[in-house]
Amino acid sequence: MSVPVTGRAAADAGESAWHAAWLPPAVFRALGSRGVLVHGDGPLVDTVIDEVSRACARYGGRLWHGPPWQVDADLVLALREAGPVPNAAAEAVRLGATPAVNGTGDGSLGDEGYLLARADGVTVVLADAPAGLLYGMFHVVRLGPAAFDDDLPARRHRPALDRRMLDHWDNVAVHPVSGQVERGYAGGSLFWRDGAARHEPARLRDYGRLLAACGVNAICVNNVNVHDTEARLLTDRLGDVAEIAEVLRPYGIRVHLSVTFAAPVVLGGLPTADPLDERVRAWWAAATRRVYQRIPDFGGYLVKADSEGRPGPFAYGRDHADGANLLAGALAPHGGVVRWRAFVYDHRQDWRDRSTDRARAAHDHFAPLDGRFADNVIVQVKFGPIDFQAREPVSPVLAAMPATRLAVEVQATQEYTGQQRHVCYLGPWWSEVLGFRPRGAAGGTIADVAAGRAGTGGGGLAAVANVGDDPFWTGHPLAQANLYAFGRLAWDPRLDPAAILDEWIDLTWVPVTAGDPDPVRRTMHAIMDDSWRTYERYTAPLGVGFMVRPGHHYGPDVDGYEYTPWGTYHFADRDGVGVDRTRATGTGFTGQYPPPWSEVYESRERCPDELLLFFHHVPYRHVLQDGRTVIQHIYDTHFAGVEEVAAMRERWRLLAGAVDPAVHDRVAERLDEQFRSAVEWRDQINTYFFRKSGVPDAHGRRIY
Ligand code: GCV
Repeated sequence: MSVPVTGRAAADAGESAWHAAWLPPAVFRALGSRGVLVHGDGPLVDTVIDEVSRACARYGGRLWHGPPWQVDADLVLALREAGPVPNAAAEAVRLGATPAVNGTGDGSLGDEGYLLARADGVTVVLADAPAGLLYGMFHVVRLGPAAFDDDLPARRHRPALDRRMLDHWDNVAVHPVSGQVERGYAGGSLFWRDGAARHEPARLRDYGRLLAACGVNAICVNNVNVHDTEARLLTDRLGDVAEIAEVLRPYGIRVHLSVTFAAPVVLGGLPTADPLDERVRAWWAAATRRVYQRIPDFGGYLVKADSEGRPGPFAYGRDHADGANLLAGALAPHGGVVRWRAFVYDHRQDWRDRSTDRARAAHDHFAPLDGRFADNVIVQVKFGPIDFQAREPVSPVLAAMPATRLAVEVQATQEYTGQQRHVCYLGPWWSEVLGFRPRGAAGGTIADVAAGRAGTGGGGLAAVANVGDDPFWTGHPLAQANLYAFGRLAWDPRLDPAAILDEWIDLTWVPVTAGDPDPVRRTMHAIMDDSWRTYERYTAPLGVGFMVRPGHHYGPDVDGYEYTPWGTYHFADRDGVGVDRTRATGTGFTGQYPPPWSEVYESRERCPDELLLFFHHVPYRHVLQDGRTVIQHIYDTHFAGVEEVAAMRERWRLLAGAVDPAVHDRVAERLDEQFRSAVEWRDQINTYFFRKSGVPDAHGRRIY
């Protein structure tokens, strides 16, 4: 029998064991059983050497990194700037003698790119900077034996997005409401525990390795909601941040910090945090200088200001550009950036007031500021106008600020997508968002917006992290795929999510005995490929969103937010459901889009079915483009969604004995809960709409 398992990382004394996630030792077999020459020096090259030497020690290969150079290498990993490579085939590639490579533009590889080629029986990775060598090595690992096929095509690889960042919503001190990790579903924090740093470098190192292997190059180590203890990471607790930076640096990961806009008051004792006050400027400049003295490659600040009660420039009659530029000024001399979040809306709205539309808020606040932000400000925009729902239109802000560096923010932690108790592979959803063309077929994509204009660099892609100290890293072992897919899509947004899943499967579910890995692969695809759409089917219908239990956001509660100040309403009555966001009769939100979407979304007939209730209030018997009425669509999708979860559970059951029992048990237990929860969603949603509309199910299925 084949027994694919995840590996188990060796734990340092005092630290508990954890599964390897992707990169168990066995995936290094192809590389580790060969002769490998590493040419060049530097801290990240040392990381490559460390990886290669461990693999070779395990699988009988050989590593050369220095004279004598009489080597018979199968793989050469070389920095071009290190001079002539002591390997004829690799040297020929370095000199540009490989024809397939000559045709690839200016030949530059940048800070993170690499060239991968095969010449005269040698696989060659060339890079201009050490990070490129590290990414190139992980590419070889991903390919496995195929990296040594003679028909391996020569290709340059460079990331589409320079900034590929994970934002941890981790608190240092356990917060009375949000806990150790706000919206965390994977145990405690990797960095902090009960008010202090964890000081557990072995696990952090493993984390850095996982991130580098999928292409992530930046993290933010604390929650955007910066409470009292966390504020001090900027000053007297800076040493803890430096320690994390130290561990992650060998994997090419730059550390960022969430800061409170009120820092000059709460930490500096100033009477004001007014961005135009000279004392405030001087305070930020000095605090930032100290950060860079300690952490020379510090990435910058992440700021949530004037949002959900956080302090910001509004208190001083200033706007977001004034606020962001203040911090940008302090960071600029050191090469840092401020990432200023556009998640700004009125969370104390009166539900009776139909003129206020939360969806409009980010655009209303930020679009008029386009062109006013300093060069090292990145405005970080949630991908949708509301809040990481399983279905939303793409935020119009992303099409409205051509003179600003914009980052797109997605949520790997599954706050609204099943909280890592439900399987919900988000690769297809993110891929759809990144491929969206806000100006129509002839215009660029959202990924282009994140990539930015040539020369200036864009803001890239950021995800709220889904990782914690859980032995499987992400609570639900299959949620690891979201983390992996995030990194890979940030590197190349055009990748096919199903192909990314294949990579993750190959790198994670390694057969330890000879056997057919296909049943595992087939089952993973059958369960995960469409799991986001399955989740969408049994939860809030047709893009209307929310309908979750207030506060913790798990499970159904159709009217839970309907009469609250949060601005997330569905307006269901006896005749129909949905939010009228048209210009003709609603909030005018459709007008925030450029054509063609301003017209498409405005029209009930042309609006895509899956977003109909986001943009329109329609009668239950309104006929969708798919030919069904809205009410029948609600019934059908909710019955179908539950059936799909039942099938997932059955498929997983059949894998018992074929995967690591600990992983199998954990996933099985989560699928049981997903099934229970999906049934609850189905029954509450169907019953609610049956009672409101009085329209029976055309197929006579049971509704309560
Ligand atoms: C970190 C939503 C979440 C909050 C989160 C906020 C944000 O409102 O529920 O937990 O706060 O988004 O993105 O800032």
